[in-house]
Amino acid sequence: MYALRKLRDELGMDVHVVERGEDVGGTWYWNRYPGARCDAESIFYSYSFDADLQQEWTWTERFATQPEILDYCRHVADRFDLRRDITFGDSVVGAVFDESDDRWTVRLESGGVRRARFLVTAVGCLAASPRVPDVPGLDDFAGATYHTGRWPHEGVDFTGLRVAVIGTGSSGIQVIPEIAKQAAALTVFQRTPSYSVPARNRVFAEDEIARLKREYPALRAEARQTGGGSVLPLPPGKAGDLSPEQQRAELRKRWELGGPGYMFAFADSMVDEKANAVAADFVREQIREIVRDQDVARLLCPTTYPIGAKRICVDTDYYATYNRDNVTLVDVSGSPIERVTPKGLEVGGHVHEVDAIVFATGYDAMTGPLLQLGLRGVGGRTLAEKWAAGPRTYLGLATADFPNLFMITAPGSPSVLTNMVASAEQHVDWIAAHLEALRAAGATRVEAEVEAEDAWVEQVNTAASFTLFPQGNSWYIGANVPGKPRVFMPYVGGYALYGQQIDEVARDGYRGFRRNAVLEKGERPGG
Ligand code: NA7
Repeated sequence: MYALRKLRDELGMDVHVVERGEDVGGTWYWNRYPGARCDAESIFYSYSFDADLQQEWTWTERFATQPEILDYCRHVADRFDLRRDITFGDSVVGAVFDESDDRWTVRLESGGVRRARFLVTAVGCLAASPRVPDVPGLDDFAGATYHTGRWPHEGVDFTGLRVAVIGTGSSGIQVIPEIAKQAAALTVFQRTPSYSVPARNRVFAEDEIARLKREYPALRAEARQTGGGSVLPLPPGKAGDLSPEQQRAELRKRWELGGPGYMFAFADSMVDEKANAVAADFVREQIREIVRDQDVARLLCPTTYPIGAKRICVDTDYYATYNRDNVTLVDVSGSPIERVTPKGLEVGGHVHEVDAIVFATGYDAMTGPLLQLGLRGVGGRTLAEKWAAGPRTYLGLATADFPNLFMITAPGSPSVLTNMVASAEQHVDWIAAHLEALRAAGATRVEAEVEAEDAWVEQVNTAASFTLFPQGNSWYIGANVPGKPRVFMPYVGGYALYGQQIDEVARDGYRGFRRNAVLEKGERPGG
């Protein structure tokens, strides 16, 4: 939406957007499961590009719910009159770069075809590619099945039903407490426990949101200097600089404050195993305290990976939900779900009978949404062929041999390790400036150089290797999709540092990009 606004209204380009959903909102259009809520704070998880928009919209809660974020997206679409340039309810099924005239030909599921000089992908990192595991017998199940990322718009009434939830990542952790309140019985199938911290969400008092709005300019300026694109309390130092009592006090303070800021208790939480272990131990201690049945508490305690190596979860009453009489936890770490039978899920030879199954089983993250587009670059080579051993990008914005293609928050950029709205704005601003420079130069073709891309991929990998991130079997590294190459995909450099890096590239005349500068007769570059 911001790309459309910026390129159309500020730069005067001809822009058309293709959107699979029937409305704007992306992940917030699809993820309508009960309990769906953002785990970044609403005052930061919102556009900063327009001061008036910022002032006229009033967030009601610290962490906004899915319906409120969707309303916000609709408001932005209406306010900037975006819908007239969006085709809804259609998907890109192929896009081929035509070297004879430096244009992309984009094919749509409906049969439509569009041609464009430049192609910008804004497909997000997750929502476009939900995954249901390949469990035998799924088609035989007599009840209803759902995926959290494709929730029915009319909602689901679980009253009186026996429900299974598979998966305990962010989506599972949000939906489980809500289903537990409604269903007759809830059985949770857990393969890997997550570390989860309380959200401590609250409704904003009128004077609090008024104050935050007054402070917006300063808050945004501060957020732009951070690694995550949101302002969170700074760590007092490295864990080793603090006494055990000070460490605990810091962790306690952050646990009580709620939200993902828990991960920043120590400056070295994600690079030092000992520091990480202190933060992880504290969470396990809280789990044992909250959950009454200590056998269940033991199963809920993550032990096989550092805290933060899989994305930290932020919950409301998740662990306490296991104290309810109608909730059962089934550990499938050692003995997987063998098959779905007409009546339920079979684990270790025993069928857990249920009326409905909810898959909270995640996504073919980061590469999935891009590979779905069926992109073909120079010589007809597909992106899937080029990325067979893992994604390769220059700055997470472009990929060699795919000219005139820019990707918002692609692998190799900080993306999912940051506030996605901030990172999307950062990319749109950079891409817009680049397109403007190409127009000024009369260039009809631009592409990343393979040497620049190789060096960037190396930098992304090296940066990750200094951290504990690669130690989790996470979607960051493709571990959740059988056969997917294990490559840590986001860039750990952080929002602010990365912003400086891409700005330097721009200042150096878009170092690492090669362009032609021939303006053909009658040609309108940038169109
Ligand atoms: P995630 O974080 O990928 O979580 C998916 C969960 O589903 C995770 O616990 C998986 O266990 C589990 N899973 C996947 N396949 C199976 C099978 N076959 N059996 C049992 N359990 C399975 O997706 P979410 O939707 O929760 O969150 C995605 C992001 O959205 C989140 O990080 C935020 O950025 C917002 P595993 O850990 O792979 O053992």
